[in-house]
Amino acid sequence: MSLAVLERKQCARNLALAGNGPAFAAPLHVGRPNVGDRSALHRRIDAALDRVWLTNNGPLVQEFEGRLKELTGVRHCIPVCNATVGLEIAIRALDLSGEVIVPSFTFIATAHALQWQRIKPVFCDIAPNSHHIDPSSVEKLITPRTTAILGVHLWGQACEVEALGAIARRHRLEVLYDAAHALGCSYGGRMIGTFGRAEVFSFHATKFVNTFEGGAIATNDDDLAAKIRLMVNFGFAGLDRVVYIGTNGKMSEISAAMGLTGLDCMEYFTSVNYQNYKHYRGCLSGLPGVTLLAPDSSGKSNFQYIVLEIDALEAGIHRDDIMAVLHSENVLARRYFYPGCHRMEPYCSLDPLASERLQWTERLVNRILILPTGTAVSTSDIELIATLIRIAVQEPEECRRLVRAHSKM
Ligand code: T4K
Repeated sequence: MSLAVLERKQCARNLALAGNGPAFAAPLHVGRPNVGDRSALHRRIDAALDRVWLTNNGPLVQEFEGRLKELTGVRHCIPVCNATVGLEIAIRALDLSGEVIVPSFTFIATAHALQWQRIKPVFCDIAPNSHHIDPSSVEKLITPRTTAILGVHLWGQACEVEALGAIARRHRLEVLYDAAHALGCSYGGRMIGTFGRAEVFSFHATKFVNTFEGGAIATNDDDLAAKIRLMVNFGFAGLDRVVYIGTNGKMSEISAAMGLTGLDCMEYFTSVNYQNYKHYRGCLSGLPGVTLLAPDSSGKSNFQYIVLEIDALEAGIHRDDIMAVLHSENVLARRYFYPGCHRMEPYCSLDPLASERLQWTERLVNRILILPTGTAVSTSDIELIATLIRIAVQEPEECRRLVRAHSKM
């Protein structure tokens, strides 16, 4: 992005919606993959091809598990083909059934991993400031059919593991975590991966360390890990011996090659994310009704998401109108996790009244906006994105008019 573009975009009449060129020539995505050192990746892939060993717990997958264990301090961190399947396997390995309490404010995969196995996700509310599962909303939802709490560490920040652990102990429930966003994060000095009976990381292409598609199931429980390893590989305990129902949850060597390359650069990716976060914070400061979610002091964050909350009353403009302005400028901001799992099928049909107990979730899904970050975003990109948001807040009526006019075209 050149300075000229920034100078050209100073008020609503300069916007793409008013008939001008977009701020960005190519789309700027949320979740643009971090690639890392390509030559290291190529070397690893070449070595796998030379070995002619492409999957089935090959040397790169084993090395990847070793590196994940080192990073998190957990006893087992079993690589899998993606986090959704990882959650399904962890849920099944824990013999969960009946009902599991889970926040509605999460990616749909968290709920689907339960429902896929005919376990009812019972949606609980979040705490408005952290966006995390609210422990006080969990206890009210426990019934004789409840078997577990499935917490989610959102946005690269740990949820309240101590409070959730205490509730689980009190009611003799299992507790596990969707840690899709939380590689490299910690809580109270302890790394994510070591909490609950199991935690599941995602290495989808859009995560700050990726394996194209992939995930890992972390646990300190040796017996559970042994069961999970069987389940990941169809239940095979030997060449012709199947001892358990299983699936194909394996990670391939090429995925592990990418994961190892990402781990090599993880500190760099985190520092870029942190710099981007600080730059956004500076550029957006003082804008009424626009709040950038700040990590709390409970532990380390990987800063992999830039999370804005827009208060339409204070900002004078709704989140969706700001998003429309950004999209027309090729900034593909996202409203994760709109409209909330409880408003998507099959959950809205199964539990049509869920929204009544999800006050904070309902509020947040209409206010949240995720902005691009990662190595694909430069400081001048951030300045331009912030300028576009500033225009929307400073000229709300004109921006709304442009958005409406454009949507009629
Ligand atoms: N739990 C939580 C809390 C999660 O957030 C997720 C996944 C899971 C569980 C399940 O993990 P996995 O089973 O996926 O391992 C994306 C990701 O697909 C999804 O992994 C992620 N969370 C979610 C928050 O975001 P979408 O629907 O936004 O769209 P997607 O995948 O098309 O990616 C977003 C943008 O990124 C695209 O518009 C373009 C850009 N992109 C994407 C890919 C794949 C690229 O530039 N290059 C790429 O290769 O879900």
